[in-house]
Amino acid sequence: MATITLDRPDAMNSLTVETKEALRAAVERAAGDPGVRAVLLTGTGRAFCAGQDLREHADNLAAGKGLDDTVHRHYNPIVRALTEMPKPVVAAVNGVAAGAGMSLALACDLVVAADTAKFATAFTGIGLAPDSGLSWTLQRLVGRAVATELLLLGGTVTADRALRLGMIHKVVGPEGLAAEAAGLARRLADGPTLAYAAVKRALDHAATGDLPSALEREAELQDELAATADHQNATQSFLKKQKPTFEGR
Ligand code: T3D
Repeated sequence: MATITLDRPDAMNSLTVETKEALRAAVERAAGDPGVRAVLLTGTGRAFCAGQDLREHADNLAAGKGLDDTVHRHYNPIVRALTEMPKPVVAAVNGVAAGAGMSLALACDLVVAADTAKFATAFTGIGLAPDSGLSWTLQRLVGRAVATELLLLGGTVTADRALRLGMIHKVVGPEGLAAEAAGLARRLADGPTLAYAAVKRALDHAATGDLPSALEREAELQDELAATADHQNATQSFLKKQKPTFEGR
């Protein structure tokens, strides 16, 4: 399991070019390392991530650089690496997740939040529209009406409301967050990695297709999984009434 920690607590873990490049490298490294079978993404201090660093952003605007192509250079590759990596990603949301910080949290497969955490779309507050996949993930998680409300009206969503809306997986006290999220990531790291990867691919496929297409994709993935050692060993373990051990192959 790999833990990736956003660590600019004085700026609420907002994202400068340097932070985004380090995050992109860390996520891509974890994605490509076969020894890493689950990833945990979290932040230090009182924020998970406040999105784009607006001080750096203001400097870019003043210098006439606009967005400096950061969406293509950083945000999109980071979100694609999180969502497409063939292993589960858990977000431990320790505090506010705003703007692209909210997008990053919701790009993870399971989100555990401290009961003190908040989610804020934030984009329209500074005259921007969502990026980093939030228009895609949010409406799939909470439905179009609530997604529209949160994106148009902004405001903050408490962790408890996020849980009720189906936006996140679990809410725990702040003191228990690190252990809860790490325990979940470790459990996933000890699981059938190839089956988890297939779950992600099947859900992504089904999100944009019809039922016949989803049935076909499930059949292809199931054929691949049937040949894996984890499936064959777990089937034998079941018959022997033993707990299966998964090796991710
Ligand atoms: O190129 C591009 O920019 C395109 C990509 C855009 C992606 C995006 O993410 S756009 C959205 C950017 N993020 C925001 O608009 C969020 C801005 N922040 C807030 O709305 C609030 O700060 C929070 C809801 C996150 C937290 O509120 P609160 O009341 O708990 O804290 P605060 O007092 O507002 O902030 C505390 C400090 O963090 C403060 O600094 P100071 O005064 O103590 O020195 C504040 O300026 C700083 N801070 C918070 N967010 C950011 C930030 N500094 C830089 N960038 C930030 N995003």
